[in-house]
Amino acid sequence: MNNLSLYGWNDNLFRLKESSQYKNLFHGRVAAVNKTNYEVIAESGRLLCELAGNVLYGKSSFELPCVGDWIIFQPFEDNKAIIIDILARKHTLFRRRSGAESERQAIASHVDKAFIVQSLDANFNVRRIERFMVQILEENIQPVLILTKSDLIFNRQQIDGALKHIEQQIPIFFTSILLPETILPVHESIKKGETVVLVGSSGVGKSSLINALCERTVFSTSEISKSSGKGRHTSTRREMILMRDNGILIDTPGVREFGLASDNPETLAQIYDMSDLVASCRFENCTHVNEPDCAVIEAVNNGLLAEDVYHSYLKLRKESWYFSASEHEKRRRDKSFAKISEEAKKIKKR
Ligand SMILES: Nc1nc2c(ncn2[C@@H]2O[C@H](COP(=O)(O)OP(=O)(O)OP(=O)(O)O)[C@@H](O)[C@H]2O)c(=O)[nH]1
Ligand SMILES: [Mg+2]
Ligand SMILES: [Zn+2]
Repeated sequence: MNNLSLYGWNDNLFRLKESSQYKNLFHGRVAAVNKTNYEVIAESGRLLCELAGNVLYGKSSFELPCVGDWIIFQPFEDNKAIIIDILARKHTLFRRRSGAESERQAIASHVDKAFIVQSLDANFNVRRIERFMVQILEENIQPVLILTKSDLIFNRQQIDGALKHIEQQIPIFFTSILLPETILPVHESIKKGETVVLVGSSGVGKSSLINALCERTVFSTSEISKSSGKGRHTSTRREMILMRDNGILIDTPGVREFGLASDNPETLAQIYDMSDLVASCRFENCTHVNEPDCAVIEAVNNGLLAEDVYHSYLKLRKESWYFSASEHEKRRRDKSFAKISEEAKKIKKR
């Protein structure tokens, strides 16, 4: 028997379930997504589930169950069941599907915190941290920065300097799996029932950190150091794991690029600590590119805002605008296509 409150089940979710037409059936949480089925944690144990046709109908792939989703199921055999409803998602981490212009990919849902994991070697890259932060804050998930492999030689001053403009927005931990005293504060920062997703490049030590936090080997990690950056991915799927007496951790395979799937470019000003600046521009709709009396450009000229930070802001804003515009366009096209097929059906019937 599983106690689902340890897996994050709470009153809010209970109320969400009450609004489903299937509220009298069982619920569970998706722990892993395989090619043809879903692994679900239910009160009765771990189940292998398939999707009912009604759940599939009319949905884009990013709306199908992802790790962390709460679902309603109908059991049909020992340890087997059919998913017949998905509870409305909250705090979902998305990214842009690689190779796609405007398609989202859901990485994990019902997430409280996201650990942005980078190692203190060539992997450290503040521009990539900012990119993750945009996507994480957009869904009101709390970002946390985990800098791993602190047993290696690194330049602390340089790291601190690079993080200056975001340090107010994000708690930062330096960790090493070789130094238990660096793992403990991270362990203590995770509350019971809280869901944490770990994201970052391949080889930075996400699975190793999870093993350290769980004090046992939950996931396999790569044997040899991937300092060349070319190693194959060790983790191949997203997977949810319960800590012994804290929260829930979601491991993800490293991604080469994390494209923004952002609807709200305004989160950006918050991340870059620019909200006050933006508010004091002369024009309310200032784009901070070439307007007169732009407080942002002024801050760059006065050296109050670093130029690379300003450029990073413009770059991510552009990407976010582009995604949101092409997603709207896609929705519009899909809608008019649906309309045309409806019309065509009517004509056939006549
Ligand atoms: N020196 C040192 N090595 C570490 C540390 N944490 C992880 N490693 C090593 O880094 C390598 C990669 O670790 P993983 O945990 O597999 O990395 P990952 O982020 O899960 O990688 P993917 O699953 O491919 O995304 C392994 O060889 C680990 O032993 C650390 O704190 N210090
Ligand atoms: Mg891994
Ligand atoms: Zn401006």
